[in-house]
Amino acid sequence: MAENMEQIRKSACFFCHQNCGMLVHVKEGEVIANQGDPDHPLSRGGMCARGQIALKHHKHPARVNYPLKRAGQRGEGRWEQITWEQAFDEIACKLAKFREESGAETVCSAGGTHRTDDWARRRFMNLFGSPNVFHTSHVCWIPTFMIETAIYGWCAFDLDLPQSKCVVLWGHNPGSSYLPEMRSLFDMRDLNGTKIIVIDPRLTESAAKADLWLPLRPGTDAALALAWLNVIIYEGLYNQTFVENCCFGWDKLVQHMRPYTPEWAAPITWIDAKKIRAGAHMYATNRPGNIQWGVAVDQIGKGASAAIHARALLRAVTGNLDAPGSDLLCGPNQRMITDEEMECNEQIPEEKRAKQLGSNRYKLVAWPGYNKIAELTKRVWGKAPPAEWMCEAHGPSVFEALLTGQPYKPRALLVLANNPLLAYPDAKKVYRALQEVELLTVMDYWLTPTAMLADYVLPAADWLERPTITSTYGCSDFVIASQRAVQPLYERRTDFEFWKGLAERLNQKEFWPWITLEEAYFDRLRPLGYPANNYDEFVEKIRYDFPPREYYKYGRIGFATPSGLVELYSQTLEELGYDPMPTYVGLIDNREEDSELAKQFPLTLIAGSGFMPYYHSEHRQIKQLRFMRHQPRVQMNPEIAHELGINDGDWVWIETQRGRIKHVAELTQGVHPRTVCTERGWWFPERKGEEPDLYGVWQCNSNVLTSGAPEFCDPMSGSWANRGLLCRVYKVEKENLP
Ligand SMILES: Nc1nc2c(c(=O)[nH]1)N[C@H]1C(S)=C(S)[C@@H](COP(=O)(O)OP(=O)(O)OC[C@H]3O[C@@H](n4cnc5c(=O)[nH]c(N)nc54)[C@H](O)[C@@H]3O)O[C@H]1N2
Ligand SMILES: Nc1nc2c(c(=O)[nH]1)N[C@H]1C(S)=C(S)[C@@H](COP(=O)(O)OP(=O)(O)OC[C@H]3O[C@@H](n4cnc5c(=O)[nH]c(N)nc54)[C@H](O)[C@@H]3O)O[C@H]1N2
Ligand code: SF4
Ligand SMILES: [Mo]
Repeated sequence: MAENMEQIRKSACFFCHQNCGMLVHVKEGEVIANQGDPDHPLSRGGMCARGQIALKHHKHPARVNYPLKRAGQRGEGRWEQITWEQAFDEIACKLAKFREESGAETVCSAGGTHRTDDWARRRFMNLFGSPNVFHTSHVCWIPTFMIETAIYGWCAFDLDLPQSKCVVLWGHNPGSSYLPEMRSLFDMRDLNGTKIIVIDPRLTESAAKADLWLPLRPGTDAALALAWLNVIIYEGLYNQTFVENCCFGWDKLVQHMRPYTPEWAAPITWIDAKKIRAGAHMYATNRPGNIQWGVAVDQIGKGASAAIHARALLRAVTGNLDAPGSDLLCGPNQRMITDEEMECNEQIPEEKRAKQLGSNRYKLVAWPGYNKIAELTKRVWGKAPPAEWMCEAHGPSVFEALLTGQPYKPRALLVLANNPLLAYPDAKKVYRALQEVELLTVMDYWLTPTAMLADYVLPAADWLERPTITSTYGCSDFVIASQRAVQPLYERRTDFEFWKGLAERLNQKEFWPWITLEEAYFDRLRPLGYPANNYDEFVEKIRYDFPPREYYKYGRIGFATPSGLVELYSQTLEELGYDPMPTYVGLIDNREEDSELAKQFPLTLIAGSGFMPYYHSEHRQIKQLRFMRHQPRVQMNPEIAHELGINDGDWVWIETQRGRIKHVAELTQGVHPRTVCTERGWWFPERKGEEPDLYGVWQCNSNVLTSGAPEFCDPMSGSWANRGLLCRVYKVEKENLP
C-alpha cells in the first residue's frame, strides 16, 4: 500500500491489561487517530478515558526518547544522551562482572503489573542464571491463582457470565478498574436479571448498582468467607452430588468450619449476622453463580491466603466450578506456544533456584510451590502456568536483602514497566534499598521518581509502537493478536529488544533467533495452523482464536491435584507446610480492639484502590486526564470528619506507624465512620525531579504508609498489607499546606 494512503491498523491498547481493541489510523507512518474496534471480541468498540489520550501520550514532550546515562550524582538529574549500543555494552559488561564476582543471583529484575513481554524477561534471566525476577505479583492476582490451582488444578478466572444467576464482586470494582467488564456485567444483569452481590467497604460505582452490598471492615474477608462456608455447609445449601463425587476432604472441612458462624464473624467484619446469612443464601441458592476475582483480597497481607482459600472453597462446595454459568477452569492454551514454553525454565539450575530471595519464607509463589503446581498441571493439562508471575522472588525481601546483605547482597536491579517507589510497600525503605544497588537501570516512558535514581534510563516503545498478544498473563486458552500501528518514534524500543540486546552480549544469541517481536509472536502462533504467512497477515485475517467451550472437563481429565479431585483439604498446601484448610488469623495491625496501638491509630485504612482516570502511578502528565482528577483525595465519613474538625476539601495528614502523607478530604456516607481510603500512585511530574523532591514522591504516596515486613506478610502467598491497616487522620497545619 502507498505510504501516503491512510491505513487502519488493528492494535490493542496496553494502558491496562484489558487490552481493548483499537483501530489506529496511520498516514505517512504517523498515527492520526484511534478508535475502539467494534469487531474486537472482548471490548466491542469500547474504550476508557485513557484509551482516548493515546496520541497525547505517544507524542508527549516529556517522553524519554533516547537512552540516558547518569552524568552527576545519583538523583541529581544530570544525564548524558548515549546510543543503545553504548547502553547495551556497558550494562552487559557490568552484569557479566557481577555474575563472575558474586553469582548470577545478584542481578535482579523488577516489574509491576502485566504490561509487556514478560516471557522475554524470564527467558533472559533464566539463561543468565538468576532466579531473582519479581513483580507486584504477591499483591495482584497471583496468590489467588496459585491457591486456587493448588485446590482445583487451575485458577477459575474464566467466568461464564451469560448463563449465570448470581455474580459476587468480592473486593472488586469494575466501575473504576475494568470499565468494559462493568458494561458487560450490567448489560447482562438488565437482560437476565442476574443477582449482583458486592463485598466492599466502600459504596463504589459497582456497589451502588448491586442487589446486595456487604460493607465489610477492610482486611476481614477471611471471616466473611468462612462464615458463608459455615452457613452453606450447616444449612445444607451445598451441592451434595459435586461434593460426594468430585471433592476430597469433605468430612474434615465440615468439622473445620463449625466455629465460623455468622454470629462469630459479625463483630469482626462489622456486618450483622443476618446480612451475612442473606449473602450466603443469595450466592448458594441462585445457581449457577460466579465469584469474580478482586484484587483487594490479595492485598490484605497476613491472612490473605485464608481469605483467598475460603473464597475458592465457596465455589467448590456449591459446585460452581466448570459447569455452565459458573467459574470455568480454562487451562492453558493447548495449541499455541505459551508464555511458559518461551521462558526456558529448564535452563536455570536447581542450585540457582534455591537462591531465589524470599522463597524459603513465602513458598507457594516461588520455586518450592511452583515446582509442585507445574508438575501437577503438566500431568493433567500437558502444560504449566508461566514461571513469570507464578514463581518469583519476593519484592520486599529483595529490598531487605539490599539493606542487610542477608542472605546475600544484590548488586544490579533492572527495572522495566514498574515504578517501585510507588508500587512496593514502605516506600522509604525501598528508597534506601535503591541507594544500595550498584547498577540501577529503568526502562520507561517517563523520568519517574524511580527513574530519577537510575544509572541508565532506557526509552520504551508504547502500545502504538509494538504488537501485542493477549492471553491473560499466558494463562488462558484463547489468544488475541494485535498489530503494531507504527514504528517507534526516536530511539524508543520494545522491552523485548531490551532483553534481546543484553542477551546477544551475554552468550545467549542462539536463544534469540527473531529479529522483530512480530517474528517471535508468529512462531508462537504458527502451531494454531491458520493460513497466514506472517504475523501481520495473521492479525489481518484471523486475529483471534477461542477454542470451543467445554464444560465439566474434569470428567475427562480430572483435576490437577494430588488426588485428582477438588481438594477441600489441600495436600499440596500441607506438603509445603501450610494450613490445608483456611483458618482465620485476624488483622495485621490490631488483634485486640483495645490495644494501645488501636488507641493511637483508631481508624482503618485502605491504602489505595483503583480509580479513574489513572492507572496506578501513571498518566499524571496528561493534561486532559489531570483535569479530571487534579490532586489525591481521601474518602472519609462525615461523622468522624466532624469529630476531628475536618471539612470537605481540607488537606489532611494520614498517618500510620511508618509515616504520613497528605490528601484532600472527601466526605462521603459511602464509607464506614472508622474506615478511610486513600489513593495510590501519586507523584507530581510538574514538580522538581531532582533529589530531594523526586517529583513530590514523599508528599502523597500511599506506600509511605504500608509495610512489607515479614510480620505483615502472608506466609503462604507473600501478600503484604495495603488494606486493613491502622491509621489516624488530622488536619494539615497552615505551614504544611501544599
Ligand atoms: N498502596 C498500594 N500499593 C499498590 C497497590 C494498591 O492498591 N495500593 N496496587 C498494587 C498493584 S495491584 C499493582 S499491579 C502494582 C502496580 O505497580 P506498577 O506496575 O509499578 O504501576 P505503574 O504505576 O503502572 O508503573 C508502571 C510503570 O511502567 C511504565 N510502563 C507502562 N507500560 C510500559 C511498557 O510497556 N514498558 C515499559 N518499559 N514501561 C512501561 C509506566 O510509565 C510506569 O512508570 O502496584 C501495587 N501497589
Ligand atoms: N482505573 C484503574 N483501573 C485499573 C487499575 C488502576 O490503577 N486504575 N489497576 C489495574 C490493576 S493492576 C488491578 S490489579 C485491577 C484491580 O481492580 P479491582 O479488583 O477492582 O481492585 P481495586 O480497585 O484495587 O479495589 C477494589 C475494591 O476493593 C475495595 N476494598 C478495599 N479493601 C478491601 C477489603 O479489605 N476487602 C474487600 N472485600 N474489599 C476491599 C475497595 O474499596 C475497592 O472498591 O485494576 C486494574 N484496573
Ligand atoms: S486503558 Fe482503557 S482503553 Fe486502554 S485497555 Fe484499559 S480499559 Fe481499554
Ligand atoms: Mo494489579
